[in-house]
Amino acid sequence: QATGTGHSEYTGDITIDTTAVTGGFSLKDPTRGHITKDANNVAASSLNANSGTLFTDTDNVWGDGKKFSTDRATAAVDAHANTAWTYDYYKNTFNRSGIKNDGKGATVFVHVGTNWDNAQWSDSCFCMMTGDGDGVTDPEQVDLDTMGHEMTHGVTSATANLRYSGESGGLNEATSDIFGTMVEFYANNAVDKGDYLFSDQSTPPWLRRFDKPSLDGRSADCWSRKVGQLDVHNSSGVGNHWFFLASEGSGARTVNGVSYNSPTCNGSTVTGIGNQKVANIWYRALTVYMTSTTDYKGARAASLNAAKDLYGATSTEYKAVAAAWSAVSVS
Ligand code: ASN
Ligand code: ZN
Ligand code: CA
Repeated sequence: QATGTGHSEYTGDITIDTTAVTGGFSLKDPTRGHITKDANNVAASSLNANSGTLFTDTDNVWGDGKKFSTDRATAAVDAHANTAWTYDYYKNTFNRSGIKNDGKGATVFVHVGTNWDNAQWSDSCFCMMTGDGDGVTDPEQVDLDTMGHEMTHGVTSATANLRYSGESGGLNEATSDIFGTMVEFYANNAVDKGDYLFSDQSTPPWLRRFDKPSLDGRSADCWSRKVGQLDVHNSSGVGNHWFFLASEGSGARTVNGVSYNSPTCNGSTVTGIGNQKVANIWYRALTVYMTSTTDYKGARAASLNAAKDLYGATSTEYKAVAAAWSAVSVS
């Protein structure tokens, strides 16, 4: 049990939880159990939990705070810290102890592949893999919402297990975007307070956004019969848009300095109830009511059941959830 100093890429100078080993320290989180390893540029498809090299350091001061750093520990600082933030969000918000709620930590790899501009979760290796970005505009894929997104894939697998195609696949992706963003709001880091932009630090200006998902040129704002034919990262737009409307409401607003303007699909005006309540509802829907084949209509029913359990069937919260689904054409 030791406290290291990290010069991170995305959140400035921070402390990280490390473990004393012979001759120094390692990136093993002593309380949460996760470990951070260098994949040594091996491709994601070739990695297993035993691959790579556990990061070690003699003085417990890690990284140089630079993007595209030549110090391989820099991305590891972000990965290690952001995995801890995600763990703590789930623990302190939902009393969930780790991805499988069994207290076990995951393995986190940085420097996966060569110019791999992506990150992913693997159930089989119980690990997260992160690439170094494209080497030009996108730095290492270890920012907080990205890490929260990928770890949430593990949570979804362990709970509703939403099948990764069609509408259930879009709901799986939306779930990762939603909780990835909630981890950001939870951490409230001075340099990156919560926003409704996904992967805005590692894929600037952003990869996806919640207020009007179609601004990415691919994602859906509104449900339609064909929405399940889209890539799961684009059919997720309906769920992300619902989350924004239920949390913040329709129209223009600024949150933590970022401006949004969210339209509704049915011309209605929606009033939000705040993202913490919506996340509570979504977590209960995911863990109690959704199954592997839940579609958008089923997600509406699941979240209304969850809202009824948590706040009551005549509550403002229940009505806001219903109004937001109607506003994205899910009835
Ligand atoms: N970063 C992507 C995701 O988690 C990787 C993938 O497409 N599975 O969605
Ligand atoms: Zn994903
Ligand atoms: Ca973000």
